[in-house]
Formats: sequence, C-alpha cells, structure tokens
Amino acid sequence: LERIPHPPYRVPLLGDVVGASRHTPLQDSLRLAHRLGPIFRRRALGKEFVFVAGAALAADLADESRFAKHVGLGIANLRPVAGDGLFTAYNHESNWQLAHDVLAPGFSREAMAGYHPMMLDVAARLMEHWDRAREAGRPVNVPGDMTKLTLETIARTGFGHDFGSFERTRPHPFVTAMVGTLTHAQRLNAVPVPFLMRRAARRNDADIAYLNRTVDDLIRARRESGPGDGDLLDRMLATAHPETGERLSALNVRRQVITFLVAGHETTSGALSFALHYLAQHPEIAARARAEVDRVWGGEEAPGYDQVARLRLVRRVLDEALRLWPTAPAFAREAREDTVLGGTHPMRRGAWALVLTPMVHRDPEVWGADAERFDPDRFAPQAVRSRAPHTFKPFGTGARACIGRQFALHEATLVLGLLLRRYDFHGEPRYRLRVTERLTLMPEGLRLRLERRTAAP
Ligand code: MNH
Repeated sequence: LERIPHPPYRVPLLGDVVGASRHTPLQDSLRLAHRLGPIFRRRALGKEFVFVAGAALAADLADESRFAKHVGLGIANLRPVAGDGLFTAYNHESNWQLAHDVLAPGFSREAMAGYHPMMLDVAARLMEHWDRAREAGRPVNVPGDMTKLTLETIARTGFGHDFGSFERTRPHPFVTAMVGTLTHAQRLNAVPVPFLMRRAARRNDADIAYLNRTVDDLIRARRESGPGDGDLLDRMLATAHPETGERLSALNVRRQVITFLVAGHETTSGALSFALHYLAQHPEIAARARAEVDRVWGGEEAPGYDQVARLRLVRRVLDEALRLWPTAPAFAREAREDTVLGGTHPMRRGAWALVLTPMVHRDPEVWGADAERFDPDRFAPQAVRSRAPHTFKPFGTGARACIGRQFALHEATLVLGLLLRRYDFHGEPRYRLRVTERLTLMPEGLRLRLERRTAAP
C-alpha cells in the first residue's frame, strides 16, 4: 500500500478531503487519477481506498480465477433498499445463484423478441410527447424524457405495469424516491455532517418505505390477477429453480423488483442522454447514422426485432457514449486469495480495489492520444479485434456483470434509431456538458431543439 500514491494534503482523522466534493465524488476521483496515475489511494475516515484507473491493471482485475465482485462503498450503501437482490447480493449469498438462474431466461433472445413490441409502444409515446414539444416550439428535456421512456419500458416489459410517466408533468414519485436513495447512498461515503445526516437518514427511510409500498402493491395486484405473459415478475413469483426446485421468498421478490426497476432504467436513460448529446454535437456523425437508419429500416412503420441489431453505426454511437461516460461508472473487485495485482501490488485475500471505468476507457495506451475525442469508429469491427481484451467494461465483468446488457442495448439502439429517423436535433449553442452524479451519471440540463424530418414515418 505504501507504494501507491495518494493526494498530497492529508487532514488528520478526515483524510483526503481537500478539494473533495460531496456532489461529484466520481469526477473528483477522475481528476485525481489524471494527477496520480493508474493506481492510487484515497483516505476517508481512517480507511484507505484503492482506485484503479489504468487499463492494464483493470484487465488483470477481470481475471475471474483470482478476483470477484466486491460489494462495497456505494453498492453496500444500497443494501437497506435492495438487500440480497441480484445487484447488491454478496457472492456467498445463496439467493444470488438462485435468482440468477431463475431470471437469466428472462433475457434470452426469445424473451427479448417478446419485449420488442412493448419497447416500440413506449417509444411511440415518447415521440408523441416530443412532437407536441416541437409543435409548441419548446426544447425537450433529454434526461427527464429518457428517464420516462426507460422507466416505462422496464415496468411494462418486466412487470406489466404502467407508471403513466408521459401523462405527468413531474417525475413519478417512484423516480423521486429512487433518486433520493441513490443520492443518499452516494453521500454516505462523503464526510458526514451529523445533524444533516440525521435528517437525511429520516428522508431516506421515507424514500425506502415508498419504494417498498409501490412494489408491494404491484406484486399484490399480480398475485390477484394471476400470471401475466411470462414476464420477469411471473418468473420471480412462480418459477422454481430448474435443478433444486427452490423458489424466491416473498421478501426476496420485493428486493428483486426494486432492483430491476432501478437498475433497469436509470443507467439506460443516462446512456441514451449522453448519446443524444454527442449526436447533437457531431452533426456529421448524426448524418451518417441517419443515412444508416434510412437505408436499413427504409420507410417501415415499425422495425422488427431483427432490424435493430442491423444498425451497426447507431450501436457504435452508443458504445462510444458509454466509453466516455459509462453511466454505472465504477465497480469493485476483491482478491479471492492472496495475490499480486499487475505483478507489482500484493493483495491479501478479501482486499479490494475500485475500478474507475471512465479512466480505463480513456487510457491512452489503449485508446490513443485522442482518447477524449468522441469517435464511434473506434468500435468498427477491425478496431475492436485489434484491441486488448477487457478494455471496454461499461457493463462490469465476470459472473456478476450486467444481466440486462442485451436488454439495454436493444432498447437504446431501437430508440436512437427511431429518433434519428424522425428528427433533426440541435443542442443549445451555449450548452457545455455537465455531469451529475447519484451513483450513476447523467448529463445535467441537456435540452435539444427538434425539427421533424420530412417524409420520415
Ligand atoms: Mn446493469 C449489473 C451497468 C442496464 C440489471 N449493470 C451491472 C453492473 C454494471 C451495470 C457495471 C455490474 C456492477 C458491479 O460489478 O458491481 N446496466 C449497466 C449499464 C446499463 C445497464 C451501463 C445500461 C446502459 N442493468 C441494465 C438493465 C437491467 C440491469 C436494463 C435490467 C433490465 N445490472 C442489472 C442487474 C445487475 C447489473 C440485475 C446485477 C447482476 C448480478 O450481480 O448478477
């Protein structure tokens, strides 16, 4: 540990607090990484935390034989909400394997093809909403509307539920409570202010109670109405493990529903928002992507399931947005046994490090001197083949990587394709990208002005 660099000013007891912000802990860490290099440590409240920013070290941490997911920091702070749900479960908790095996078929190709028409429906509602804004000459609130879209999509496809987001002027209270708990979980890592913390804890309890109530109502309604069309909720309630015959408990189902409603929309919303920002900033790339959509989809009213994966450039735009701003911007890895990280840093069994994905994704050794530049062609097949493995990790790594990856990519590619086909969009001339953090990342205050393309369906 002693050989790992740390910030120069260390305050007794509090640690590395100089220049640290409660609102942007991740972006603070990125700035530190630029100064301190591929591995560094920060001290907070007597504990040392190790951060990995270099691609080579991160690739070593992806070795599943020596490392595994660590539930720590922000994720551990979500345990009061999500308990042993898939995302927050410890590796040793038996409910992880059980829920993983029961729910994985909900993300198969067949399952995804079944969600596709519902995704189209929700996208149509977004476009009605955007058409009205365009007719009234108003710019659209991109992160707000992408959050409506992705929340409705996961609620409809996973749980047969309608939050009515597009009929509301303000975010659904579920979203407000969720943002509250995510922000709270992030703040718990900052220097505590006792009196503020008590008030925050009370608010957080109220937010969690609201999330629980909403989800319990949703589950009760399904139990009363009987099975739906085999969606995630049906699987949670009725599917036994194929080998052990075991089922999820009622408490665990509640935790899984909250997990999927939150994990299933917040990060996809951010990914779509960043992608739209970059498309507005790069009209020449938007034009190429539009030409692709016109060519592949033509005037077809509703693209079919198989038509989505054919939008190769649109998908690269998304990958490139997730490279620069991976919306779940960090994940933690712990040593399974005593080992040496990258051949130089000894780690005891259980010791862990936080991987800063945005830094790994900007390592000049992998991405070149222009790593900060938006360039979707980095994901052209040739370029991908020539890159070292484990250098692009927006969905985490190994057994605990994102279960919803295909779901998110399908949804986001479909929606970007539909929006590119229907609109020309323009950023506001004075907008400079600002990124807000609530464990996840989101472009703050991003608005676009829309023009309807003629002859587009
Ligand atoms: Mn998702 C795990 C990123 C969309 C459900 N997700 C993860 C992890 C990352 C991640 C990173 C691993 C975290 C860790 O190692 O601690 N997820 C994303 C991103 C998007 C995303 C960037 C969108 C873009 N995730 C989705 C969607 C769903 C989902 C959509 C559900 C429909 N994610 C999960 C679940 C896990 C997870 C559940 C936990 C998986 C496990 O541990 O078994």
